[in-house]
Amino acid sequence: NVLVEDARTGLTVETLKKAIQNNLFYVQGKYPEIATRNDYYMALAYAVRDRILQRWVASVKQYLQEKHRIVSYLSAEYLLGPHLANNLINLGIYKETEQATKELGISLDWLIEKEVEPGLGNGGLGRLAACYMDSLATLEVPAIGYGIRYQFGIFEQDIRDGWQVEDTDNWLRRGNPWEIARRELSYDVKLGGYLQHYTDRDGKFRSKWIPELTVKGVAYDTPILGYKVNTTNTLRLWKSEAPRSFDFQSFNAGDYNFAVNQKIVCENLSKVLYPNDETLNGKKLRLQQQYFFVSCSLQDMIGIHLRQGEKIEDFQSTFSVQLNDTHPAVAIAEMMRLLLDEHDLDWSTAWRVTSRTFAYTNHTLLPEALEKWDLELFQSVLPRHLEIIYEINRRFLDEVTVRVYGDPEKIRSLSLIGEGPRKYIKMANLACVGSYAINGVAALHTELLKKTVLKDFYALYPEKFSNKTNGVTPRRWMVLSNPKLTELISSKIGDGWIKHLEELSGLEKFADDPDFQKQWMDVKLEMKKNLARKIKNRTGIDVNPESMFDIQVKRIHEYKRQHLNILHVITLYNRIKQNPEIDIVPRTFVFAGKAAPGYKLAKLMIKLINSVGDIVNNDPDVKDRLKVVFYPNYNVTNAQKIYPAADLSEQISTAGKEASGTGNMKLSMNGALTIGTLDGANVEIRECVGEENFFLFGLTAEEVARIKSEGYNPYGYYQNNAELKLAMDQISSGYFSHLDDTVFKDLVKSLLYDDQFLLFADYQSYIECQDKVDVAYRDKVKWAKMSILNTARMGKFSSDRSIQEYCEDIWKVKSVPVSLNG
Ligand code: 26W
Repeated sequence: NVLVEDARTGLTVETLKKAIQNNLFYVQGKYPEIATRNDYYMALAYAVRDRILQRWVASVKQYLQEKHRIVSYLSAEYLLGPHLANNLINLGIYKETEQATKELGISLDWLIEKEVEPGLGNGGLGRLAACYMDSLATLEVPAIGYGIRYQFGIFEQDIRDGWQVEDTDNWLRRGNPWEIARRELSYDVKLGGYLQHYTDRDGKFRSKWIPELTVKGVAYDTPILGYKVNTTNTLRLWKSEAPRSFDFQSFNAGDYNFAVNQKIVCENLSKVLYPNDETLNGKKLRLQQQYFFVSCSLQDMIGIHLRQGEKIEDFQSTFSVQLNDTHPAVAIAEMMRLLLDEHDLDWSTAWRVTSRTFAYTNHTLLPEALEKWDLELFQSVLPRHLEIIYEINRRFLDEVTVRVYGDPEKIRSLSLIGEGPRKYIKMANLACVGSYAINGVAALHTELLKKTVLKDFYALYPEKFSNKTNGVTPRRWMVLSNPKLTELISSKIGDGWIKHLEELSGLEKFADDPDFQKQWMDVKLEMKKNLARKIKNRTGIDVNPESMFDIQVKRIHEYKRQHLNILHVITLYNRIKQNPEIDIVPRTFVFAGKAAPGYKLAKLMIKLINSVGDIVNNDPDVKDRLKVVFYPNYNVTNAQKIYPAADLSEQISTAGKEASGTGNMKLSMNGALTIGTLDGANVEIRECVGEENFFLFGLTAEEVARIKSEGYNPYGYYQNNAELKLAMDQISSGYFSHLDDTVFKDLVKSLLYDDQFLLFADYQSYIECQDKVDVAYRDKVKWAKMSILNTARMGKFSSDRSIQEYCEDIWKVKSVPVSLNG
């Protein structure tokens, strides 16, 4: 049993103060007069961690007491964002800590801003994993997240002369108080080498894998505390190291250079996150990374299962393993290898266990994002797994040939191996064959999956498919990032909505209340002033907080169409130039997002945004009615400052391309109205908030497909639309680039003659819709009402709802409340 008010567990202002002072002395070795801001940050972080540890230990105990099925989430990315403030909120001690630090003469905000966020993900998929970990803990579901402890996360973006410049993200530089290194918890992972085939004593044909290299994975655990519950789950990230034994062997053989070199090779595996999203580059190191974390995780799970006294063939009764896209899909082959080669099961038993263990979430329909591995490359890293995949494929195709009446086209599409100039492994096919459940991340996306990319699998196994519309955690994306709005909402409907987001509907009855509208818009204005200050600091640009904040923040990608947004900016600018007295609503366009370092056109889109900004922001004719801001280094920390300030949320991807989107949800929850296409979760958001509270434009996914199949001619649209033509001519002639007509050549060419993402086909519809936004914004009362109704009707998009659905339909797990003195 735990003392209620000791310095490591107490939650009062007094004990918190004492804990911070204690840690300053005993952990940082400092006294107040010489302590730095980082010393205080660390002292507070350890004080918070102590309180979480108490709950963490209690959770582990609880889980081991009786048998519960545990959710295991396998993800190559976790985009967590800063921990400190989130943990204070979930512990329910934000106010107390604010008071405690104040009494020590320091500001809590100042410490919170000191934290360097762990950017261990690219974008949507990584952030979703983080929201899901929060919801699993909040719903008191036993869960463990597995991933990679990248030494360098997503690069830091700087803008120089309008161009993106990348810098390394050395997030561990000042240490990480939120993790515990479990040196004793480590596994060996084999890589490369060759197979030896032999027949064993029982006459069984066997493959022995003689690896070229063995690396060691060491567990680093981070506690994930739920909101106002004791449940604290584990995020277990693997760091790669050289096994000790290896050094010795080579060293004794006198090959010092070789030993040192091998050590570097081993450590490289968890060195850096690949910064591509939605395009694969087929690098060997990425496959090694994927296999490394998957193998460590499965060995760990099997260990946990067996230590509970269970039989290996009952593995699926202890764990349900979710594959976050195909990045960890090699787990299916690895599970088979572990069961066959290390645990001596026969094929059919091993396959029964495996195919009842895994479930697969698809996050993209873009063909260039579907993972394929060159067969020879795959073999050079995982020779035994290739053999296993061949056998899975042989048995699978044997079984399906009958069912598809030997249709060679179907068989080719279902096969795990692709043929061509070079053979390759199709990871999505492996995931589909080896999983008992397959899901998309929004209703439209799941329908498209069933009709296109996974069509043949849907025909074979319709019962495996379901939709699980994404969601986001209201704790981080409302309570933490928008405390003023949180307070206002709670003053009207209480604070139950934080855990039960549907309760936001209680706000509907205040949507017409003038006092409430005023308070609502006052909060918005205050958040806009905050962001304006940040923008000024970071970019030097003055923006008017009374102007409409029109915001597009997300990875930079052609399919997301930031350049369509910029075409609108140019169009408004030209209207002003042609008629300087024109009456338009002042707007501040905020863009933010990173481009994959190797993605030339995306980088050019950033340059274009900045070049247009330079002209528009400084033209006296504009009279400050338009401002274009590119806010550098978009990450979780910056997102938290941006969402609350948005009036308008740009969700303008080509219909059928954005699997779901989750930023769309965060913006709408914070009272932004959406201008968007019928794509991803936009469809469902519009259904919920009401079509009169959503600015819809553009082609539907079906229309896009039809136009493409009929032969799309962007040049025709360009010739026939005067405003579009003018904007394009200006870009190409160097109007925005000091008359340099070479800078944007590639971008202009790709639009005029190819325009894969149908910007030109959607241009007119977009502009007309933006004109409606302009009109709507002038009616302050109506806008306030629409804004309130957006928030009020977003209940569905809590990640708690998503996780509940996964628990009931896929994982079949229930909550296990944790008590502190059990
Ligand atoms: C092989 C390279 C690569 C890397 C990352 C391909 C694909 C990815 C991810 C699947 C990209 C991603 O983050 N997808 C996003 O997932 C979100 C969460 O489900 C969705 O909301 C977004 O629409 C989808 O783009």
